[in-house]
Amino acid sequence: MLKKLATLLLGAASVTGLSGAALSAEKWDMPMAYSATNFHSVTGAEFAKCVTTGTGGAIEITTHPSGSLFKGNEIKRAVQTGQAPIGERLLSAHQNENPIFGLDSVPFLATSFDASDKLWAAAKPTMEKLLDEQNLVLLYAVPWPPQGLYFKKEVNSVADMKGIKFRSYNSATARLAELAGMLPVQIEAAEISQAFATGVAESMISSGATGYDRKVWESLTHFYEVDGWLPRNHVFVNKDTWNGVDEANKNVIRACAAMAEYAGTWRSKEYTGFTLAGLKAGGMTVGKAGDQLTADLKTIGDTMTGEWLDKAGDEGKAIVEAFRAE
Ligand code: PCA
Repeated sequence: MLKKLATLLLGAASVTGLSGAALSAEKWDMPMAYSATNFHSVTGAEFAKCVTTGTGGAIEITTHPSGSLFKGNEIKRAVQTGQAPIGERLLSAHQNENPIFGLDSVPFLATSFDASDKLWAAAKPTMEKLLDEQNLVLLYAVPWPPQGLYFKKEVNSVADMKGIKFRSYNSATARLAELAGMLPVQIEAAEISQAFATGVAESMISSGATGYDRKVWESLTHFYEVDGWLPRNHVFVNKDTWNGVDEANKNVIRACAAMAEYAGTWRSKEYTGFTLAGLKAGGMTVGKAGDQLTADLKTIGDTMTGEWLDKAGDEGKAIVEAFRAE
């Protein structure tokens, strides 16, 4: 009798779908590379909550910031291969796979939030296609604040940079260091406090946000606002995982992603001033780069733009032309 009742109940549940969500709840771990308090991580956590609530718990996303599940440089591969269903990555660090991934790190191509949005609008269809070819479905992308230079001394020209050990985060930042006569060493943001403290690196180009998150005033003294570019973090899902999601839940995820891109960009803008003030409060000298330094960097930027356009071919040129025509 009891057995019969249980069978009946189970049958009812599957017909009404009442307990369907709970029974088939999927748990998605989402590796992220930056500190939990960073605005990208906050945006990811809000996105995760939105999906969990919006799908009625059918898909429950848990973020893992600070590179705790996979380190920054492991995240893309982990999602491609299905070791993680979803993740966030600074795509420009994968420019060696395709030059288009480095579009947002071409120096002085798009140097403001508005320009970054336009460049992203021009690039998005191509980016979606390239990621799709790599078994990834793009969900949203949020820019970092404008990139500036950090040093442990006053620097007024590229000549002043000669021989300095420079922390890079992608091949564009390494190339910039090389062209400036510095010595690049690639280090994930999660590890830079250590690198600066031990002297493995003594300068970098990054946002005020990353300097603030990693308390670099403990080792460095100067931040020059250069507004070089605004690289983006991209959130993507493994394509096989995505194909297993029903249409209603896909729509929920897409809507949460659109909100995350909007809110994340807003947070990035807010974080720009807040973190530059934080660097100052930490004792750093913060200000615009001088005329000589600006002119020298512009020359390096022109070289790098030419190099990138050569490598990126027609697809790259078409994006830059569409962006410039805006
Ligand atoms: N912070 C990241 C990438 C760009 C940025 O502003 C970093 O330094 O690794």
